[in-house]
Amino acid sequence: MNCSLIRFKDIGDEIEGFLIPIEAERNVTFQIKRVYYIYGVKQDVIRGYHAHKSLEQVLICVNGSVKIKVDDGTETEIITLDKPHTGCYIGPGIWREMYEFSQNSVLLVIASAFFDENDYIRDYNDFVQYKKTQKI
Ligand code: T46
Repeated sequence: MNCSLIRFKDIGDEIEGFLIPIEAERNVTFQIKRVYYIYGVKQDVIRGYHAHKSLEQVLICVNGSVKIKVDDGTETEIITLDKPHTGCYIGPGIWREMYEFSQNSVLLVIASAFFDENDYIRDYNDFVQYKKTQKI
Protein backbone atom coordinates (compact mmCIF):
# COMPACT_ATOMS: atom_id res chain seq x y z
CA MET A 1 0.00 0.00 0.00
CA ASN A 2 1.38 3.40 -1.02
CA CYS A 3 0.69 4.73 2.45
CA SER A 4 2.76 4.86 5.65
CA LEU A 5 2.95 6.46 9.08
CA ILE A 6 5.60 9.07 9.84
CA ARG A 7 6.68 9.71 13.43
CA PHE A 8 7.88 13.32 13.52
CA LYS A 9 10.58 14.26 16.01
CA ASP A 10 9.10 16.56 18.62
CA ILE A 11 11.38 19.06 20.30
CA GLY A 12 10.61 19.97 23.90
CA ASP A 13 9.18 18.37 27.01
CA GLU A 14 5.97 17.83 28.97
CA ILE A 15 6.43 21.13 30.87
CA GLU A 16 7.44 23.58 28.12
CA GLY A 17 5.47 21.84 25.40
CA PHE A 18 6.57 20.56 22.01
CA LEU A 19 7.52 21.94 18.61
CA ILE A 20 7.60 19.91 15.42
CA PRO A 21 9.33 21.34 12.35
CA ILE A 22 8.18 20.02 8.98
CA GLU A 23 10.66 20.46 6.17
CA ALA A 24 10.26 19.73 2.47
CA GLU A 25 12.36 16.84 1.20
CA ARG A 26 13.55 16.14 4.74
CA ASN A 27 10.97 14.70 7.13
CA VAL A 28 8.37 15.09 4.36
CA THR A 29 9.79 13.43 1.25
CA PHE A 30 8.29 15.75 -1.39
CA GLN A 31 8.42 19.46 -2.21
CA ILE A 32 5.61 21.18 -0.31
CA LYS A 33 3.35 23.28 -2.55
CA ARG A 34 0.20 23.59 -0.44
CA VAL A 35 -1.03 23.30 3.13
CA TYR A 36 -4.67 23.18 4.17
CA TYR A 37 -6.61 22.07 7.20
CA ILE A 38 -10.02 20.63 7.91
CA TYR A 39 -11.91 21.44 11.10
CA GLY A 40 -15.44 21.72 12.45
CA VAL A 41 -16.50 18.34 11.03
CA LYS A 42 -19.50 16.75 12.76
CA GLN A 43 -18.83 13.26 14.07
CA ASP A 44 -21.16 11.39 11.67
CA VAL A 45 -19.71 13.02 8.55
CA ILE A 46 -17.48 11.09 6.15
CA ARG A 47 -15.17 13.14 3.93
CA GLY A 48 -12.84 12.11 1.15
CA TYR A 49 -14.35 9.43 -1.12
CA HIS A 50 -11.68 10.01 -3.72
CA ALA A 51 -8.17 9.11 -4.88
CA HIS A 52 -5.50 11.20 -6.53
CA LYS A 53 -3.67 10.35 -9.73
CA SER A 54 -0.39 12.02 -8.80
CA LEU A 55 -0.76 14.06 -5.59
CA GLU A 56 1.28 13.08 -2.53
CA GLN A 57 0.08 14.21 0.87
CA VAL A 58 0.84 13.91 4.57
CA LEU A 59 -2.12 14.11 6.94
CA ILE A 60 -1.57 15.09 10.57
CA CYS A 61 -4.35 15.33 13.13
CA VAL A 62 -2.88 18.23 15.12
CA ASN A 63 -5.83 18.23 17.54
CA GLY A 64 -8.26 15.45 18.43
CA SER A 65 -8.58 12.32 16.36
CA VAL A 66 -9.82 11.03 13.03
CA LYS A 67 -9.93 7.68 11.27
CA ILE A 68 -8.78 7.25 7.70
CA LYS A 69 -9.74 4.30 5.56
CA VAL A 70 -7.21 3.79 2.77
CA ASP A 71 -7.80 1.46 -0.15
CA ASP A 72 -5.42 0.62 -3.00
CA GLY A 73 -8.06 -1.30 -4.95
CA THR A 74 -6.84 -4.61 -3.55
CA GLU A 75 -6.67 -4.13 0.20
CA THR A 76 -7.95 -1.65 2.75
CA GLU A 77 -6.49 -0.40 6.02
CA ILE A 78 -7.90 1.78 8.76
CA ILE A 79 -5.53 4.29 10.31
CA THR A 80 -6.30 6.27 13.45
CA LEU A 81 -4.58 9.63 13.65
CA ASP A 82 -4.70 10.95 17.21
CA LYS A 83 -1.23 12.34 17.92
CA PRO A 84 0.17 15.63 16.64
CA HIS A 85 3.58 13.98 16.16
CA THR A 86 2.31 11.30 13.78
CA GLY A 87 1.49 11.84 10.14
CA CYS A 88 0.10 9.57 7.48
CA TYR A 89 1.74 9.70 4.05
CA ILE A 90 -0.72 8.89 1.26
CA GLY A 91 0.76 8.51 -2.19
CA PRO A 92 -0.96 8.50 -5.59
CA GLY A 93 -3.60 5.88 -6.40
CA ILE A 94 -5.06 5.46 -2.92
CA TRP A 95 -8.79 5.87 -2.25
CA ARG A 96 -9.35 7.58 1.12
CA GLU A 97 -12.28 8.22 3.45
CA MET A 98 -11.92 10.29 6.62
CA TYR A 99 -14.48 9.71 9.37
CA GLU A 100 -15.13 9.77 13.12
CA PHE A 101 -13.69 13.26 13.46
CA SER A 102 -13.62 14.00 17.18
CA GLN A 103 -15.04 17.26 18.49
CA ASN A 104 -12.54 20.10 17.89
CA SER A 105 -10.37 17.92 15.66
CA VAL A 106 -8.10 19.68 13.19
CA LEU A 107 -6.68 17.68 10.30
CA LEU A 108 -3.65 19.37 8.76
CA VAL A 109 -2.71 18.31 5.24
CA ILE A 110 0.61 18.95 3.52
CA ALA A 111 0.45 18.48 -0.24
CA SER A 112 2.95 18.13 -3.08
CA ALA A 113 0.97 20.21 -5.62
CA PHE A 114 -1.46 23.09 -5.96
CA PHE A 115 -5.16 22.26 -5.99
CA ASP A 116 -6.17 20.61 -9.27
CA GLU A 117 -9.62 19.04 -9.61
CA ASN A 118 -8.34 17.06 -12.65
CA ASP A 119 -6.07 15.07 -10.34
CA TYR A 120 -9.08 13.67 -8.43
CA ILE A 121 -10.89 10.40 -9.08
CA ARG A 122 -14.17 10.92 -7.23
CA ASP A 123 -16.10 7.84 -8.34
CA TYR A 124 -15.17 4.46 -6.82
CA ASN A 125 -15.92 2.49 -10.03
CA ASP A 126 -13.69 4.89 -11.99
CA PHE A 127 -11.00 4.30 -9.34
CA VAL A 128 -11.21 0.51 -9.79
CA GLN A 129 -10.94 0.92 -13.59
CA TYR A 130 -8.03 3.35 -13.17
CA LYS A 131 -6.15 0.85 -10.97
CA LYS A 132 -6.63 -1.83 -13.65
CA THR A 133 -5.11 0.43 -16.32
CA GLN A 134 -2.15 1.18 -14.00
CA LYS A 135 -1.36 -2.56 -13.74
CA ILE A 136 -1.03 -3.00 -17.54
C1 T46 B 1 -7.70 14.89 0.38
C2 T46 B 1 -8.34 14.95 1.70
C3 T46 B 1 -7.46 14.47 2.82
C4 T46 B 1 -10.02 23.83 -2.87
O1 T46 B 1 -10.57 24.77 -3.49
N1 T46 B 1 -8.68 23.86 -2.62
C5 T46 B 1 -8.04 22.88 -1.95
O2 T46 B 1 -6.80 22.96 -1.76
C6 T46 B 1 -8.80 21.76 -1.50
C7 T46 B 1 -8.12 20.62 -0.75
C8 T46 B 1 -10.14 21.72 -1.76
N2 T46 B 1 -10.75 22.75 -2.42
C9 T46 B 1 -12.18 22.71 -2.63
C10 T46 B 1 -12.70 21.58 -3.49
C11 T46 B 1 -14.08 21.34 -2.95
O3 T46 B 1 -14.99 22.22 -3.57
O4 T46 B 1 -12.80 22.55 -1.36
C12 T46 B 1 -13.96 21.75 -1.48
C13 T46 B 1 -13.89 20.57 -0.52
O5 T46 B 1 -12.91 19.65 -1.01
P1 T46 B 1 -13.09 18.08 -0.87
O6 T46 B 1 -14.53 17.73 -0.94
O7 T46 B 1 -12.19 17.42 -1.86
O8 T46 B 1 -12.58 17.84 0.61
P2 T46 B 1 -12.22 16.46 1.33
O9 T46 B 1 -12.11 16.74 2.77
O10 T46 B 1 -13.14 15.37 0.90
O11 T46 B 1 -10.77 16.06 0.74
C14 T46 B 1 -9.65 16.87 1.04
C15 T46 B 1 -8.79 17.06 -0.21
O12 T46 B 1 -9.60 17.61 -1.25
C16 T46 B 1 -8.18 15.78 -0.70
O13 T46 B 1 -7.15 16.06 -1.62
O14 T46 B 1 -6.90 14.00 0.12
O15 T46 B 1 -8.86 16.24 2.04
